[in-house]
Amino acid sequence: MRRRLTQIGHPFLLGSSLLVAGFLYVPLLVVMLFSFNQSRLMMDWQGWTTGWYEVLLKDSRMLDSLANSLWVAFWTTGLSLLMGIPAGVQWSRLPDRLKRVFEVLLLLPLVVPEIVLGVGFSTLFGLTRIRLSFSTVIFAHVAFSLSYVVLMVRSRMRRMDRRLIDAAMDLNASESRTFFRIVLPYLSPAVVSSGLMVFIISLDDYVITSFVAGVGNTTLPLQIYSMVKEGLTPEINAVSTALLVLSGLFLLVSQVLPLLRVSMWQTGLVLVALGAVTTSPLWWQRLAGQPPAATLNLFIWSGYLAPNTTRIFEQRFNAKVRVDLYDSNEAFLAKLQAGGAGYDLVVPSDYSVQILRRLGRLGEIDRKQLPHFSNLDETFLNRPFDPANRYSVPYTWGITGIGYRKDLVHDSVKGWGILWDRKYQNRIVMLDDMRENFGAALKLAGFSINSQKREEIEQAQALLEQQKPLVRAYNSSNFQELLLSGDAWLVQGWNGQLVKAMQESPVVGFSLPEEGSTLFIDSFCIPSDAPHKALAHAFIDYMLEAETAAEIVNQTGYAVANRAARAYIKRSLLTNPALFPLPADLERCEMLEDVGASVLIYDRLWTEIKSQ
Ligand code: SPD
Repeated sequence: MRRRLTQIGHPFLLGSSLLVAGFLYVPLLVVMLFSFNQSRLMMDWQGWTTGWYEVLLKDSRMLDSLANSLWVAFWTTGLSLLMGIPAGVQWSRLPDRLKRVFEVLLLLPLVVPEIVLGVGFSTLFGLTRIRLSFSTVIFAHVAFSLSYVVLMVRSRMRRMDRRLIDAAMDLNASESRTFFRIVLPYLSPAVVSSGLMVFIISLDDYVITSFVAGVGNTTLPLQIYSMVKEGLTPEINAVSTALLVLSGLFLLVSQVLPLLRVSMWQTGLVLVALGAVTTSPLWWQRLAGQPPAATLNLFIWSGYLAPNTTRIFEQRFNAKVRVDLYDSNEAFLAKLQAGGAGYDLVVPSDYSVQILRRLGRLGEIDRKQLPHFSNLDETFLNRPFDPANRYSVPYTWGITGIGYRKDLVHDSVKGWGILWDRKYQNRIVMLDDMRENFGAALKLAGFSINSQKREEIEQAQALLEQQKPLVRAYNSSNFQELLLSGDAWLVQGWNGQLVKAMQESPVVGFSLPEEGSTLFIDSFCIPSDAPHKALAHAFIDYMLEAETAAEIVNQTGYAVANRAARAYIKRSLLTNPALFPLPADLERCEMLEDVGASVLIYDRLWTEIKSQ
């Protein structure tokens, strides 16, 4: 017998349900499956292991960030319920017209893009000079979670039989007694569901948290994203699976608990037990640990430290180094411009130093605390972005060029034009960096990378728009891996990471485009409001020691601005022209500069390109 379209089991219904399930669950299943993959490489299945979960359990950065997430989610849930329940009750009693207005106002935080809320909070805290901390994270989380509580409480309250309240009052119960003995127990399903919902949302939030978290407030999603910048490993899949299971568990409880006919107090007990079970091991671990004498909060480009750099410093100075990573100057400036981020030491590129100086965000460097300053190569001192190096100490330097697969690209890679060649459609990767993309297009058109002329910038934008259909990805973090895996054949990239790829495989080549490119100098700077300035100076001086600096080059592939380090750098690196270009090649390069108000043109045109 043929089934009707509305009947369960109809092939069309079955097919579309499977499709929906596929969309929803395949990515999650892939994450779970690959968390058991033996291989370090994400896309290369080499058999089963639970080893990545063992790595995860020993990873103190992960455990710390999990504890931070649970702490934030715990307080966010408590405060949201405390404020949201009375508001929801009150709101259900408003006249209809007012209710509509409130409905729109309450739905607004749910529909406004998170990035807008993030920028809003960051501006607010910047203006009021509130230092970013756990409190600012919790404040922001409560602000976007409250709507859930109010909406759920209100809709439950609307279905309440008012006669129950009247009866209680008739029996002489006071208002508060009626609320706690009649209203609140009736509302408990909504309270539980909304509370758990808020807990999960707070636990999972990345965008807003990234704007309002100060140092040491790294939550699990921030930590995962920070690790992704250093390259994807199955440990990221393992932690994502753990987060998935945790969120799923809370969601399940939020749905099942209201169906069971349990009292509000039993419900409360279950919730507190759940909270205690999930948080207690981490709190005990924290309480038991000896806090080190001082903590250096370092904000640095991903891939700019050798594996042992911070550990050696920590042992020598009895300090802890807390590292946060970024992979674009724009992301860096978004965090630093408003002030109050709480970092002791940051590593901006040339033009970002200029911008932070202009905004008065940098403190003066005290040379007396840097006995190893003389190790620096004068070539990198007294540059226009900081003429007397009053605010910056050069750390690394390099050039932007084109990395390519010698075995797959048979044209000669001479200039930027090859990144516009249709033949390589979907095999091109560009940096996810506004100034670098415009830099390449401006050079291709024969202009300066620092152009402030609207027509020239617009011409560059036209070129980037024309190129976009050929671009497989915009990536500033692990573009060299895409080249190694063969996903990309041509990448715009910074030389250090490409030099590393060249060491790993002979099929990787590097070219400095003939039209010219960017020369960058990334420097240590101490924010004017840094809490631990002496420790920041100590770290800079340690990084200026010849052996420490050389280890950075040998391990990261990036060159340091340190003459004394040359004696300890591997010969194969010293003689690699991709890392130490010839003077004639360097002459073709320009340094990026602060373009002042013209940055608004760049910003607008870049947003147009990325959003198309
Ligand atoms: N992964 C670290 C890359 C740092 C490169 N320096 C940035 C230069 C931006 N113009």
